[in-house]
Amino acid sequence: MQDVVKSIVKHFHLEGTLSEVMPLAQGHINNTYILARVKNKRVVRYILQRINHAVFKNPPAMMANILRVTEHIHSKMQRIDPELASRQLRVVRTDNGTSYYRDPEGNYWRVYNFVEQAVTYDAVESAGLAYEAARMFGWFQRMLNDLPGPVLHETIPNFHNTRIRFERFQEVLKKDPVNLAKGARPEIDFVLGHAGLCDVLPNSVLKGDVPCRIAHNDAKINNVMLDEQTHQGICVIDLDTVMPGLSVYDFADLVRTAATRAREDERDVSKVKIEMNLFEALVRGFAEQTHSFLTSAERSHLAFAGKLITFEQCIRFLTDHLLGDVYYKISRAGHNLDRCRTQIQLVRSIIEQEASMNEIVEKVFQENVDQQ
Ligand code: GN1
Ligand code: MG
Repeated sequence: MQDVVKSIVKHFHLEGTLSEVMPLAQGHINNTYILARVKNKRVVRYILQRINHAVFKNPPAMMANILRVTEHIHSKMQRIDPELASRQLRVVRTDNGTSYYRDPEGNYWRVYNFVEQAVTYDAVESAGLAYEAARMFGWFQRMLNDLPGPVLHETIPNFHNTRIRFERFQEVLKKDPVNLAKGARPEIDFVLGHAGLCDVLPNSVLKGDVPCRIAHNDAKINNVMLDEQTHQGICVIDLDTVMPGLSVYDFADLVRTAATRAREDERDVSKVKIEMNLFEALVRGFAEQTHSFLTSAERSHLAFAGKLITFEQCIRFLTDHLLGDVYYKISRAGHNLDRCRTQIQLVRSIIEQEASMNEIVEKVFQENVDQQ
């Protein structure tokens, strides 16, 4: 791999000389490496990624989105907080000035600066962390609220179209290509029994109640970088799915990944539940940044969206399990089925507590309005 990486990185405009390449086992989709380079005895680090173009079919369009978004945030932050601006994620260009390099085999590669002295968490350890993660995704929405220019490219069409995800699941179930349906009956029945969730938000969008904005679309807890000392948010990463979308879906992915202490693949489902103190912390963080522009229809769908996106993820993991694990990276047999089970447990937990979740949302947003 070292040689491949060396032949790739020479096309990018990087400081110093390459001293080390470390694979980073994070994310279910792309391949990521940390590059360490030395310049005047100082180490400068970068992130190198090979874009999975089976998933992202149009890497140039995706990189055009990412470039616009990161440069907009950077220039806005330079006016607001230059220190934080210098710690934002930015695309490092190739020597030709492009935002990616295409190798002779047709693979697409990109380089980012490495955000130093920062940490990410795969699971929430405290309400403070939940608050900060939600504040950062709210901040991201606020930063992009005035992005000039044409609408962003749709990097994966119908990414959060739950109805289409459900229909695809039904097709796969019918074919049952690797004969795994019989071992996943309760999970299949759960999905079939909750299909009614799919159309609620799309209908509100059609009616014009819920606007389409710019969304991150993969707003998981581990996509927020925090300062390792202060634990204050620095930036949001993994911008591949930034595209037109619903604000509430970003909040929703936080509910899915940060309103519970359980990991996405926790095998002991008794540990998987929505904790109201974590949920309230999420609402506080998100509301702090977004209360001035979220519509009342968006606010009233925040908890619902949590249920929907968790359900959608459950469909996606189950579909991939039935296909024989072709999409998500797995590290054990049945990994996607385990992931699906945690999602089911979370949907159940949201259903049980949805009324109180809605009350919390109303209370917290009202407090923000009162403080104005
Ligand atoms: C994938 O690769 P990663 O972990 O950032 C997926 C998300 C899912 C997530 C589930 C492009 O994200 O949509 O929510 O796994 N990304 C894509 O953990 O499909
Ligand atoms: Mg992602």
